[in-house]
Amino acid sequence: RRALRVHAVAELDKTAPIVRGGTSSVPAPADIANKLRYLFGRNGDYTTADAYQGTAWSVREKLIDSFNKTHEYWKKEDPKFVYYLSAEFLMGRSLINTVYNLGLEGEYAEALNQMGYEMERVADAERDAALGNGGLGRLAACFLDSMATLDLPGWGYGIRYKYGMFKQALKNGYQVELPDIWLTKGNPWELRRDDVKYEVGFGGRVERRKQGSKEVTVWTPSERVIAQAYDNPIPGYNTPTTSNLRLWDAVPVTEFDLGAFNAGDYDRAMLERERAEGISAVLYPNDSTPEGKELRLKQQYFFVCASLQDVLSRFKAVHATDFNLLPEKACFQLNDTHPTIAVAELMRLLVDVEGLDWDQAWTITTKCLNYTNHTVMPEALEKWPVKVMAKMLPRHMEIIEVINEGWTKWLAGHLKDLKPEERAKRVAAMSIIHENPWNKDEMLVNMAYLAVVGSSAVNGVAAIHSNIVKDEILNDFYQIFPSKFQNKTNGVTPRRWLAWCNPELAALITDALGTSEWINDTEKLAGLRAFASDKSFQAKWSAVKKAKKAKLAQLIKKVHGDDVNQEALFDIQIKRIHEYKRQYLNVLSIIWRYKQLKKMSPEERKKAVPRVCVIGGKAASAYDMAKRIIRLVTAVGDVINKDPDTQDYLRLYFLPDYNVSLAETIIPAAELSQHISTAGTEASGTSNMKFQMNGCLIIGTWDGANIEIAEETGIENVFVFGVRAEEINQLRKERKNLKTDPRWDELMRDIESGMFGDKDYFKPLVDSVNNMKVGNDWFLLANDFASYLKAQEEVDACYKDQSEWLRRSIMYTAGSGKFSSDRTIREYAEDIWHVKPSRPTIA
Ligand code: NBY
Repeated sequence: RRALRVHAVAELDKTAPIVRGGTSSVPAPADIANKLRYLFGRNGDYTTADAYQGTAWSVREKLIDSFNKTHEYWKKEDPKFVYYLSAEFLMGRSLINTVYNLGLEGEYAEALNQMGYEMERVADAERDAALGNGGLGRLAACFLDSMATLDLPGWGYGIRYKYGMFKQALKNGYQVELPDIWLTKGNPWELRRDDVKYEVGFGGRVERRKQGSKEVTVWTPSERVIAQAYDNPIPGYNTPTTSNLRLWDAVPVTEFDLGAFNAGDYDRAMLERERAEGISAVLYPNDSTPEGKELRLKQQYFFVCASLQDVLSRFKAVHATDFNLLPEKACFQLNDTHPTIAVAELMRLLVDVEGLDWDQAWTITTKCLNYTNHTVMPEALEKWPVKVMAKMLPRHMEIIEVINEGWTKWLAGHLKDLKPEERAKRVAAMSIIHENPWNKDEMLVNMAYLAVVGSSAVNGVAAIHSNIVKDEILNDFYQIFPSKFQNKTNGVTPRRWLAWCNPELAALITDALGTSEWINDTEKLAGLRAFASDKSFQAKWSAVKKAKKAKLAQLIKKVHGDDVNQEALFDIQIKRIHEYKRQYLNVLSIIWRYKQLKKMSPEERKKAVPRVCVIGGKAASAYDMAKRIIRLVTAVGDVINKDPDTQDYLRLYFLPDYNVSLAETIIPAAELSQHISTAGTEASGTSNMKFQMNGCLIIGTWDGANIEIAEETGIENVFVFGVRAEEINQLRKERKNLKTDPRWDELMRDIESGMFGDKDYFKPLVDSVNNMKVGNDWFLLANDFASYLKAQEEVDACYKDQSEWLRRSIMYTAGSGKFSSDRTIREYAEDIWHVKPSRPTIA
C-alpha cells in the first residue's frame, strides 16, 4: 500500500526542470541592499535585524512569484481542493524554511556572507509566528508543508491573531505570561488582500418571509464585522508548487462612527472598532480544556464563515450555482471541533443564501466535511450552551435543531429493533443537543457529535487513539457508522524537523545514502540501518550530536549562566505542561537520582552516568496545578544545580518560553527524550517523531504514537515502561488501595517537608497524587513510578555502552520514515479528501 502511494506521486513528470519564482534578476546582495534602502531607509551600517528584514523582503518576492504561478495554474486546471480549517497554525519562523524549500540557500547564504553575516544568526532575528498552542497547531503547519511538497491543491484557513501564544518568563521560578506582540515590525511573509473581504454577522433575529410561492428565512444580524484576508504563501520543497494559508483579520464595517465622533463622543466612535478587532485579537492559550467564553465561539464562527464564503465565491465564479458539483471540487478538514460550526454555516449558505432545498444541501454538506479528533479526555470535548449559541448565532442554532431532529428521527428508525426504552436511551445519549450532566437546567450543543453527524470521515491521530475513539469516546456513533471511522497517524515535516534544523546530520545521512532524496521520501532513511553498527559511521554520527549538544549548552549558559558538562547524557522533556503528560513523574525520578548521588562516595559517583535534564513548556494561564509543576521543576533545579557534591553528575534546567524555534535547537541536541503520559491519554504526540528523526532515544509509555515509533524502531531499542491503556480503568478504581513504593513515600515526605522550599505551594501537588482524601492520582504516577525508575536504570546502563547507544540512535532515524507528514497527507488525500497532485508546469 505504501509503495502504491509513492507511485501515485511519482507519476508526475519529475524530469521537468523545476523553475521557481523570481522575476527579479537582481542578484541577492544588491536586492537585499535595495530592500533596506527603499523599504527601511537604511544605507549601510546594518544590524543583524536589518540583515534579516532585507533578506526576508527580498525572498518574499520570489515566494510571491512562485505563489502566483501555482495559482494561475490551479485556476486553469480547476482541480479538487482541500481546505484545512484550523483555529491554530503554529508556523514558527519562515526565513530558513522558505529559502531552503525554494532552493535559494546557496544564493542567500553567500549574499549574507558578503555582507558579513551568517544566515543562521540572521534567521534568529525573526519572531516566531506562534498562532497555536501546541501539537494540534504545529500539526496543521506540518500538514501545509507536506501538501505543498506533494503538489496537492489545498489551502489552510485560520485566524490572523494579533497576539499569539503568550511569551513565558520566569519570575523567582514561577511562570509569568507576557503578551506576544509579534507583528510590530511588519510581517514579510504575508500579503494583505484588499480585494478579499467578507461580512460576518452575529446576533439579531431570524424571520420567515414569503418570496413568491416560497418561504425563505432571513437572518438580520445585530452586529457585523469584516473579515479581511491575509495570504501566507507556503512553499513546497523540490517542486514549483507554493500553496497558501489564508488568515482572517477582523476589522470594523465602518472605520468610525462619524456621527458619534462629531458629537464629541470619541469613546463611542471607537467602540465598534474595538469590538471588531477584539475578535482576532488573541489566541486562547488553552491546549486542552476549551474556554467556554463567548468570544471563542465568535472567533470560531468568524473564520469559518469567512472561509466558506470565500470558497463558495470562487466555486461560483467557475461553476455558477451547480452546487451538486461542490463535493467534487472542495472538501474541508475540521481540525478538532473548533471549526465545527461549519456544518451549520454551510447549510445556511446553501439553504438560506443560495436557495437549495434542505435535503440537497445536507447531502452536499456531509460530502464536503471531515473531522479529526485530537483528544480522548471527555472534559476536553467542546460543548456550547444552547443559550449562548442561540444569542450569538440564532439561525445556526435553529439549523442545528433541525439537523438534530432529522438525526434523532433517523436514528430511532435505524434502531427500531431495540426495545422502546433501550432505544430512547440510545437516541438520547447520541442527541447533538443534550442536558449538561452537571447542571440539569442547561442544554448544550455537543460539537463532536455535530461534527460526526455532519462529516463523511472521522479520524483519530494514532492507531491506539483511533481505537479509543471507536471503542470509547464515540463508540455509539461507531456502531451506527463503522465505515466513517479511520486512523491517520500523525507525522511531522522532515524538512523543518530534520533537514533544516539539523543540516549537519542531514549531510551525514545524504552522504551515507548517496542521495538527498530521503528529504521527500523518508522511507529511504531505512538505508541507514546498514550503518548502525559501523564504528566509523557511529563516530561521525556522534560528532554531529556533540556539536548540537554544544549549541544547547551555549543556550543553557545564556539563560541560566551555568556551564554544563557536555559529556553528560542530555535528557529532555519539552511539551505543554499537563498533569497527564506527567512532568511531575520526571521530576520525582530526578529527585530520586539526586538522593542516590548524594549518598554515594566521590569514587562511586565517578561511575554514575552524568545527566543534564531539561524541561520546557507553557502552562495554560488558568491551569493552577501546571503552574505548580513548573515551580517544582525550578525549585528542584535550584537545589540540585548548586550542590557541589552532585553538580558534576546531575543538573536540571527549566528552559522558559518553549516554542517552535527553541524546539529546533533542543531536539537535534537531545539524546534521551521523555514521552511519559499515562497510557491512553496522549492522542499521538508529535515531538516524539521529531526526536526520533534526530536520532534521540525515547523513554516512554505504551501510548499514542510511541507505540508505532517503537514498532518501526524495534521495541528492544526503546525504553518502554508503565501500565497499559487497557488496565487504566481498573487501576483507577483500585488506586486508593495501592501499596505505594517506599521510595515514592520517601519523595512525597521530602517535598512535603520543604526539601525544596515552598512547601505550602507544593502541598496541593503532593495531595493530588498521594492523599487519597484530596486527590486521586488520576494519572497513576504512583502505579508507574517503580517501572519508570527501572527504565531509567536501563537508560544509564545503555549509555555506558556508547557503541550500543549510537547503534540505537541510528536505528531511530532509520525507523522514522513512517512519521513524515508526507505519508500522513498522502493517506488523507487518498482515503478522505480524494484530492490529486497538480504540479504547475512552466508557462
Ligand atoms: O494534538 C494535541 C494532542 O494532545 C497530541 O497528542 C497530538 O499529537 C496533537 C496533534 O494531533 N492536542 C493539542 O495540541 N490540542 C490543543 O492544542 C488544543 C488547543 C485548543 C483547545 C483544545 C486543544 N481548545 O479547546 O481551545
